Parts: sequence; structure tokens; C-alpha cells
Amino acid sequence: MTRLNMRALAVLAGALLLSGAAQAGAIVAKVLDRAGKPMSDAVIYAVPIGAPLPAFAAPAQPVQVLQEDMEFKPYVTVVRTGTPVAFVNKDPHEHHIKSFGPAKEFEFKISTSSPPPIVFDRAGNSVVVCYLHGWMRAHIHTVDTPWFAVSGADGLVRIANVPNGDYELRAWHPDTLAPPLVMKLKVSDVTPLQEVKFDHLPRKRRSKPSQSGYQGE
Ligand SMILES: [Cu+2]
Repeated sequence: MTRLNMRALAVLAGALLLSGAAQAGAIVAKVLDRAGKPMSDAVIYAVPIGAPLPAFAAPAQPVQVLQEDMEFKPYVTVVRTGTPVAFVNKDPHEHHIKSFGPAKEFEFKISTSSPPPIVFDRAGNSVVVCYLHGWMRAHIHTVDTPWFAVSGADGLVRIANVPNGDYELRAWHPDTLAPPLVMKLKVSDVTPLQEVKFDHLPRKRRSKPSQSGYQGE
């Protein structure tokens, strides 16, 4: 074997070692409703089976839920248990925000200055509304895992950097009271697309009054 080939082999071995050390894959799922149409706003999360969760590390900045154009943005937020969430009002109006829980209950008025972030310290859902603007609604979903995502309008979710291994893939959607769907999943370097099909249709959301019709407070 030539010297060059030996070097090439060493580089190849190094690359294999590196990829072996990472040993992470991505979970890609497509969320469908009962009719087989792509469904948005589903929370998809992966819980390891027989392996410990990585230690919780609070994000450098709180996760933000905006009040903007008289709506909560985003409609569905998912965070790991222990994460602080800041409500930030971008509107020139006051909002009176109330969470009915059950995971985290709170209530405050918000104008230009934000209250301290709220730590979501229990797994579960929190339904958040505004008393002044009845169409405003949001969900903050707290899960005991760092591997989660929310489906977009195309129904797709992608959860990156999931260590290889066995998982329960769980799926929750705000428009059903049914418990989360659960499916077993093996994550490897190449994990096939998962199909997540709910047994309900998305509910029509209450829309805000048209710009011309909205008079403010
Ligand atoms: Cu409001």
C-alpha cells in the first residue's frame, strides 16, 4: 500500500469515527387529519425509551410569545419543562392575558412593558386567551424532552439532532381532547419519514374583526 493510500485510509477512519461519535439523526414526520389532508399546529415530540434525557439547559433568552396585529404569535408554542416564556406586546393596545392552564395558570395585563418571563415548570398544555379581544388564543405546550417541533401548513415537522436509539414519538393537537398519539420509532442516521394521522379534522379558528371594523379600545 502506498503512503498516500495509507493517509487516505487514516482520513477515512477519522471521518468514520467522527460520524460515529455524533450518532444522531433527524425525525421527519408528516401530520395528517382524519381526511388525509396536511394539518398544522400539531406538537410532535420524541421521548427516549430506556435512555436518560440530557440535562436541562435553560435557553440564553426566554422563548417569546408575541402579541402582534391583535393575535398571539405563534398560535402554538412548545417548550421543554423548565423553560421561561416571555410575553411581548408589539401592539399599541393593552392586552389582558389569562392562562387557564391546566399546566400553568396566570393572568396579567400587558401594555408597553413586559412582565417577567413565566417559567413553564410542569408538562402539559396551557390555553392562553385575551379578555379584551375574544378571538385571541394561543397554546403553550410543555414537554419533558428537548426533541420537539410544531407542524406547519404543509403538515411537515423536522426534529434535528436526535441521538440514535428507541423513542416514543408522541403527537398532540389543540383541536382534540384525545390523549396524544403514541408510536414507537427507532432513530438512526437515516430515519424514514413518519406518518402521523389524527382522528379529527382541524376546527375553524375564530378570526379577528377586519381592520376597518376594529376600533381598538
Ligand atoms: Cu388582547
